[in-house]
Amino acid sequence: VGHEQVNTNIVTLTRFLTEEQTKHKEATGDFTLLCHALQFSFKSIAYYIRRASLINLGGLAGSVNETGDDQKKLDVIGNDLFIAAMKSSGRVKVLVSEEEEELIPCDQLNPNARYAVACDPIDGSSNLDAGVSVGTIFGVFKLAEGSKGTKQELLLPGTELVAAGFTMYGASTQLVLTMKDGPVNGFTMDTSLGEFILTHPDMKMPKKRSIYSCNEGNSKYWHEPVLEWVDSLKQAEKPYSARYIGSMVADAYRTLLYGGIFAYPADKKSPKGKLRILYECAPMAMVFENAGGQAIDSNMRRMVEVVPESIHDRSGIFLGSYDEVQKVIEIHKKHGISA
Ligand code: P6P
Repeated sequence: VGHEQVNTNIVTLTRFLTEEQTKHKEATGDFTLLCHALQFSFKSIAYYIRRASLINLGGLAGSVNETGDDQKKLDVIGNDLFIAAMKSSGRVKVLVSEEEEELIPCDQLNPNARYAVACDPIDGSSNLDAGVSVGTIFGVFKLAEGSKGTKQELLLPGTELVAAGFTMYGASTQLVLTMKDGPVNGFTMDTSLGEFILTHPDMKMPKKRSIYSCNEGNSKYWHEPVLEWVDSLKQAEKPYSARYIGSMVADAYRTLLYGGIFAYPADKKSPKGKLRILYECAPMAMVFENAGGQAIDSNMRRMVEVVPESIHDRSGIFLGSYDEVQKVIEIHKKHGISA
């Protein structure tokens, strides 16, 4: 290979985080250390996902290991890996996980830890056995000085997030990461280096794209504005394509790259919607807004302004290209529903 074809200016996630930190004079390095712990979580979860079928981790294997424990399901393993990484970082006060009803204290090593993390360690895990891409969705809050890390203190809107993003364990392992009011950067895991490499700097969504992504199996329960919106896409001059994987990170990643819109509306069956605010809707909303898209709830409010009523609270969500979400807003306005 001619030397001119070798990229010798490789930006790893580690280098990216170091450069980020130098941009903030007041930075203590705590956030950087937290991000390294997040990075390790993704690497270790990816490792187990890739080996799942080989070492019989699919589903509840039903097998027992040598000590007689039930073989852990992958999402339990993902959760345990994530908790261990957050605790050992010494930078996390408390963790909200989709897998645990209660908050998980992580400040054993450092009672003064200031960050709170919300995560779904393996979102879409029900698709795992089918080999469908799943991922980790995460959001990072910086708690007030002297915070106790109580449930009440975690009922925060997405506008309070200092960082958010998600990984997708697909054909390769992708990481999408954004900081408050910052760009969206995409990284791809280079397994030979064992490093995330910056492959998609400053991701910007197409302003529109004729692709819609929702579970039409729920249409019997949809409210009128949603029915009218989906029908308008089907009746368009150039009808939209339907793409639905049923794994949020996979549907979100495609929508982020190609444009279009993902929707999981609140409906008569799920009046508050299905997806969780703290570790699915809000982090995704921050990523999509920072990439030039929009994210709203079923009441047409900015998703990042919605305050959860409990740590596992749910919301309807429309997530996608600016103009595609605008269409949803226009139709709801005709039905008297607006922010
Ligand atoms: P449905 C996966 O279970 C999940 O939480 C998201 O990853 C995904 O977008 C959604 O639920 C799929 O839900 O009802 O279409 O199967």
